[in-house]
Amino acid sequence: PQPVYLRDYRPFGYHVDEVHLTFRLDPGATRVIARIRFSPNRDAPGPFVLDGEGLDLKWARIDGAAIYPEVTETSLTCEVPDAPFTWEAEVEIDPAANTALEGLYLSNGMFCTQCEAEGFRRITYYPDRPDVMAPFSVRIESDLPVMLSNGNPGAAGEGFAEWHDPWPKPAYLFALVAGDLVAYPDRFTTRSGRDVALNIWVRPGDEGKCAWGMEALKASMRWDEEVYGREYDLEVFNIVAVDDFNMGAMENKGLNIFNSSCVLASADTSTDADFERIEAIIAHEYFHNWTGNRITCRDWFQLCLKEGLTVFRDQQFTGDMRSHAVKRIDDAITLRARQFREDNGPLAHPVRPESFVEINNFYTATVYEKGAEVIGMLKRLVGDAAYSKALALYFDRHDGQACTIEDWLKVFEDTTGRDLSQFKHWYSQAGTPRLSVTEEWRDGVFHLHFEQHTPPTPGQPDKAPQVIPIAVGLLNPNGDEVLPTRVLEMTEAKQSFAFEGLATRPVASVLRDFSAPVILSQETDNATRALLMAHDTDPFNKWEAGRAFAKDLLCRMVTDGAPPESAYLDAVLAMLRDEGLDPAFRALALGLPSQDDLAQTLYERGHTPDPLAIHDAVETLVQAMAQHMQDTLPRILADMVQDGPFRPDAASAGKRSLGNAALALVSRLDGGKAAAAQFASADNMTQQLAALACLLTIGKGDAQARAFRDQWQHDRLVMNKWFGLQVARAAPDRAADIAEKLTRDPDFTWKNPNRFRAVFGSLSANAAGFHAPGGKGYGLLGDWLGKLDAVNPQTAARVSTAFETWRRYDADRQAQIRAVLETLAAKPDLSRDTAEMVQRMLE
Ligand code: DPP
Ligand code: ZN
Repeated sequence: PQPVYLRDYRPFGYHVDEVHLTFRLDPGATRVIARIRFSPNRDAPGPFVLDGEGLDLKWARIDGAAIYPEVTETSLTCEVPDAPFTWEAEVEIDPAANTALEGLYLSNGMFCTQCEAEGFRRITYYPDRPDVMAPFSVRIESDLPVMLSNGNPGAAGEGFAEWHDPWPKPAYLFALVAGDLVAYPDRFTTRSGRDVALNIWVRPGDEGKCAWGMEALKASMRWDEEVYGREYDLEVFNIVAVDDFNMGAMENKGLNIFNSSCVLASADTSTDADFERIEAIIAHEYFHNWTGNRITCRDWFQLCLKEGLTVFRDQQFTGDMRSHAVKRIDDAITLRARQFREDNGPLAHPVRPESFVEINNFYTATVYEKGAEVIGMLKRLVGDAAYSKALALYFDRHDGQACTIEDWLKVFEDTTGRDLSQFKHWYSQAGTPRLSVTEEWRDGVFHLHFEQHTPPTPGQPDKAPQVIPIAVGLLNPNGDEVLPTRVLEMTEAKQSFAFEGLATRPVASVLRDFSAPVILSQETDNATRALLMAHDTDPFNKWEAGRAFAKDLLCRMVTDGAPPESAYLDAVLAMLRDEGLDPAFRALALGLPSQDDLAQTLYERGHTPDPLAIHDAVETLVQAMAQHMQDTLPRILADMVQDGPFRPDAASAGKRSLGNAALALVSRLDGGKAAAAQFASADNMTQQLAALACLLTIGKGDAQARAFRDQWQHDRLVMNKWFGLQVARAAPDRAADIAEKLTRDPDFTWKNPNRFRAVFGSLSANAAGFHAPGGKGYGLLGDWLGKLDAVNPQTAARVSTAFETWRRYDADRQAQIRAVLETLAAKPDLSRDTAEMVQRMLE
């Protein structure tokens, strides 16, 4: 298949004035009757070509007269009048046979849809592109008790329900749900006093898992009013939980559809991390109502316009609801684990890509998370007040439009008078900038000398310097702050900044709050790191000093056989003991860089990373931490115990997170006694799962894993945890075997994306296990990707990113992975999705 290019964008030759759809639902033979008003686009005349895939056209009419269009596998063409006209067509589709989970499909007997990015064309013939926006009216006919679509409810009666969405929208935001569902209802009054009916629709039996999502929804609605001045705009807001879903959730206008794992929550079945993620995803999808739906994307190259901004907004929301410091650290950890990894391998692409074969392959960490970082940098550069003004102008100027990154940047230029042409490189240049800094103390003046460099990425050998906001603070050698945070604006390849009026040579805290998504290298020593860990007023850099220290130490342990250094152990212990610090922060301070991150760092330092050596170094360091902290750990465990019923709030969760970080270390010393006790007495999933994880990590826990299964066999979401954890926590030489054994389990319902990811996402996340000698993990994943690709290309393509780092490794591993990728590539019926991914990885 040919790539599509951003530069080839042309508007559609027709406007859609209104859309009327009738669905006669039937699992194997659903009829969709469309009646659509088109009018010629006088500004951009063009041919009348509609998208359509897998549709069985029964008849078509224009202005009431039968026509016989030319139909291909992917399109429909016909002659049309040079004036407004009514298009009518009836197609038959087969939701029951739709395993790709794009378009209209069935999940546990319930009809549901997923149309982003290009699923609507599997429902009816239509200009399936985001710049064609229209109001939709929908009539659903079936004998199912609940029938939902976008917008406000209209007439309903025996066997039918009608919906009308007054807000013009692109087809990717269309949604339909019908099934045997029950509602968890609530209401919300907007700040202008409009009453909105809220519902979370679930399968009978799941009503008890909706309260948290509902609270998150109301909090999101309030927050968007208060912080962005955005009010909800329909009479109802419906959320539906679906078990079989490729993504996390989908922001369809007025009818959000969620992967059940991203909305259902209860203390018994969900961990603190689940609660936080659910809150954030509910917020994310709700925030799309303005950033995505009211203002949408002109074309799919602009995906970051809605996703980067909406991720940024959900990150702000979580910070406001919980802790800004902890959220920033969590986001940096995720960015490094997923986006830096992507940005430094064969799948690197700009935040706004310029070509693609399959758009589903570009719902990536780069578009989402780096896209959000770019907005954070913009805000830091212009300041909070100008950011608010620019956003108000954006909503005002572009409401109801399908926009581009140029439109977005223009509101900032118009608000601030800044020229953002250099800043725009953040949208067009792939790759993670390397920022290095050296310090100089000369004649009582302190200098920071910066250099930036972005390595080549596929198709982009040379990079221009970027605008990098570098937040810097200075401490004196006693640890007192002598210069509060100031944002330096770097625009050159090399640039120096001078600081005068200092009594002594200061200690620099650079890139505070992770002010840019770059890889920083800074010459420093253990004493300076320990000083920053103890005294930095910037919580991110306080944490980062420890993280950078651990990374260097682990690299030296791998390459030189260095022992765990007591300077590191002492500094972390001091943080652990500091009761002035938030427990959630102290838990993060006990964490170590991921093994994948260490592999990349070693690779960049000129070594061929050995995943087993990295694993061993981490094990050694963790063991040393446990021993070094053994007097403190029992007290932490005791202090973090909470009485009373489980509460999912940030403070309670932070205590559990510190307690469980301590438990992991204690398990190294007591052979799992404390963890087994916690497992036995746990009355919530956070404590139960953490205890099981501790046991599996030290090679124990077989009995507990069996008990866990017996207890949770009936709960599909908890069973995903059961599948995932055993693989994630397996010793390197056992991970692939355990994964393989789990694929033979009768509950391995692999066509369910959550279940497939539970096993194979966990296998690739277990770096030493996935890359264990012999290549068994590679072969196993390759076989299953081939199998999944035939039923669900989108998820297969996504999971194939497990291989994206393959060129870092030694010749044997490379040969094994190459063979797996080439076997996939040679499959005659490989999907466009997976074919594109495999080809990019092999190039
Ligand atoms: N549902 C996905 C998201 O919200 C795609 N829009 O990011
Ligand atoms: Zn989104």
